[in-house]
Amino acid sequence: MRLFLAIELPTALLETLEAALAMLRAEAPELAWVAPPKRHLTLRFLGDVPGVRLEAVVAVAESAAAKHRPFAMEIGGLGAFPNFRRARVVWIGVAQEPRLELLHHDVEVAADTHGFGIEGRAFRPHVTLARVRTPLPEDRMRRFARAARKIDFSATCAVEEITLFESTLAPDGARYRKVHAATLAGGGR
Ligand code: 2AM
Repeated sequence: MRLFLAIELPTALLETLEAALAMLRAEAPELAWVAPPKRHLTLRFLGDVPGVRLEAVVAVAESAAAKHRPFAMEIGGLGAFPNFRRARVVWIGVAQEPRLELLHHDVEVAADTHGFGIEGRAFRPHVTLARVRTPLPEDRMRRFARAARKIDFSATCAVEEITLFESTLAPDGARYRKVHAATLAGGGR
């Protein structure tokens, strides 16, 4: 099973975000835009995990979630990986939030404890909006970056659970199925 742990975003937020992106989408309709219901903040991508290890992944989510109580995070600010000029992924960011950093840290520790290892790369919390399969010509990319920087969207959202998703790859893009939700149960932190 191809699995990942993520934070889901509320439907209302996804809808207002989509409306705010209309002009930007029109600038580059040929990008692989992620459908709003498929947008989320990935905490940890686990990749292919044998079915028998599913319970261990659930335990990772549960043990990290148990250490935290719900908190708020702020979504806003468009960017690209590695940058707009060579963009592969266009995203909306998350304002620096110590509780999110700690939650991610605890997911990493739990993943290690359960034998999945530590991912070891910097956590750059983001919500992928579009993937760039074929680079745009330079002038169009410059225009796109300018339009992206003008998007005025920010929203606060409550983080109340860690969701375990199964991703199934298909020719028309990955499908995500919610496998488990671990509630931030209000533990020690
Ligand atoms: P992304 O949001 O930055 O694209 C499901 O594929 C989720 O896992 C995506 O949201 C994706 O992050 C994330 N992910 C992280 N590493 C990945 C990888 N090596 N392959 C596919 N998805 C990955």
